[in-house]
Amino acid sequence: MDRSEKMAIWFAVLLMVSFAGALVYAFFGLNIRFPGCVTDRTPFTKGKVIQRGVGEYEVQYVAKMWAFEPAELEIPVGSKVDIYLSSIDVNHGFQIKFTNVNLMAVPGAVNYAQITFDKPGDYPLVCHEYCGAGHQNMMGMIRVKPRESSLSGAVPESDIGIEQPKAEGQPAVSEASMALLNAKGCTACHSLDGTRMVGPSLKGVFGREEELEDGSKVTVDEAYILESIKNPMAKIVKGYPKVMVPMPMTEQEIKQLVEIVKGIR
Ligand code: HEC
Ligand SMILES: [Cu+2]
Repeated sequence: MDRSEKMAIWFAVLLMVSFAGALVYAFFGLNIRFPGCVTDRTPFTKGKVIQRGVGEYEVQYVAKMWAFEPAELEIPVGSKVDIYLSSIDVNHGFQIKFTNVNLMAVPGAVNYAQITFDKPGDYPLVCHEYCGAGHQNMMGMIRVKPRESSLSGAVPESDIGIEQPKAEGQPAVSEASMALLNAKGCTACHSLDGTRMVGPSLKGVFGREEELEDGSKVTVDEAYILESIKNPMAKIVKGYPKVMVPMPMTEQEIKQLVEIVKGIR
């Protein structure tokens, strides 16, 4: 055999050994587990957080147009999280920034990954699979709190990401209201601070005079807000796309939303 041929063979062997070594290192050294498809779980339609023990969580994430449920998760640093993921409508992506968790949310199936959060910080969740008009706003957040704060609460509030001072002009909606708006996907298309997104901002919408697609004008009152939520196609605001669809909601939730929208000044 020619010398150069021998060298090429040895070089190839060396490469293969180093690739295999990298896999073994990733598994044992970096503790990286490969995402899997869990077939023994029944697909779920509601997001859920279950604390299994100290620093051990199971989170059932639901992806939907255009939000994740739970939209926000707060856990102490060091937590080991089992993530189960499903979708209730179309395929979505699910990536946790700054980590190697990257899954597909597939309707009718449940995917799984496990991750341990070793560093405190905010880890955004993003959907990286185009899923419709609100796709670019489909985000969530995992807040990993430093240990001190979970033990003593001694860390200034602004450090743990709760109740951060609101930027000026931000409306004062309570956390519960915000959670409902997030859970129902409203915030994927509506801002609360006057910014135009897919839909008109909900800031100061109550009492506003709105021009509709057909040129007529309406003053936004309770009945109009109720109709906008229950039957969004009935009246279309001029200059906006017909993309808002009714979300599955209880009468109670609809009532709450009307009150919340009324209060966004
Ligand atoms: C897919 C994006 C999308 C989602 C999600 C969405 N909306 Fe809308 N919404 C729109 C668009 C676009 C309009 C304007 C066109 C129209 O009237 O349908 C609108 C209009 C409205 C209006 C009338 C606003 C005005 O200026 O007259 C209200 C109120 C409203 N939405 C509330 C909500 C609430 C509450 C939710 C959550 C349950 C929600 N929307 C979810 C896109 C969306
Ligand atoms: Cu999506």
